[in-house]
Amino acid sequence: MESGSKPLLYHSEWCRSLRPIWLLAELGVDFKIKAYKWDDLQKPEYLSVDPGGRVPILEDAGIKMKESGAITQFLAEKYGKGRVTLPPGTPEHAAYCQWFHMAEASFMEPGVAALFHWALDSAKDPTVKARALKCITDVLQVLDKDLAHKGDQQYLITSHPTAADFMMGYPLVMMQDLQDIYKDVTGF
Ligand SMILES: N[C@@H](CCC(=O)N[C@@H](CS)C(=O)NCC(=O)O)C(=O)O
Repeated sequence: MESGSKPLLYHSEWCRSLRPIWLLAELGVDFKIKAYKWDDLQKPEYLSVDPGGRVPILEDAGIKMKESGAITQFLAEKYGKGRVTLPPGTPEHAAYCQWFHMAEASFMEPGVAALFHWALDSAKDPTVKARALKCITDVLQVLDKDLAHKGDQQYLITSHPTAADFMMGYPLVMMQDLQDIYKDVTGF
């Protein structure tokens, strides 16, 4: 393990490692990034960091951990001093927990599946493509409905960003990118 006094994040471009990076940048925490090209994640150097060849990995003061959500939660609680979390047991905290976990559990799956169909050419099959589009649209509608009640509020839960915004930001950036491929994802 390399970590010194600053948190160290292992990262690859446009990966889920953006979640804890956005969070630490928002908090103004001094941290280090070790960036790898996507293809290098399966090479021995990186496999010695994570045998699964995945990012993000966090090293911080003798701790090493994986999973972007777990890392984001850990960093938000350790460094946030309440700025990006919400008081437990409140309605805002319930919304925070919901969006924090939906980001990986519900929003990533349809985006990743659509990318696989596109990469494997199976998206050319109209039934497969329609199904992929429906799955993306279904989750986006949940978000759209929630945001409809928020007026001009820029963030999901309160007037300031919480860790849940950084979690949800990633699948939304990814789905925005997908629009080049799935042009029928419109209206959001
Ligand atoms: N659920 C994990 C997923 C980790 C993951 O699959 N990361 C992708 C990048 S976003 C990766 O490292 N992929 C490398 C590969 O598939 O070779 C998390 O949230 O950290």
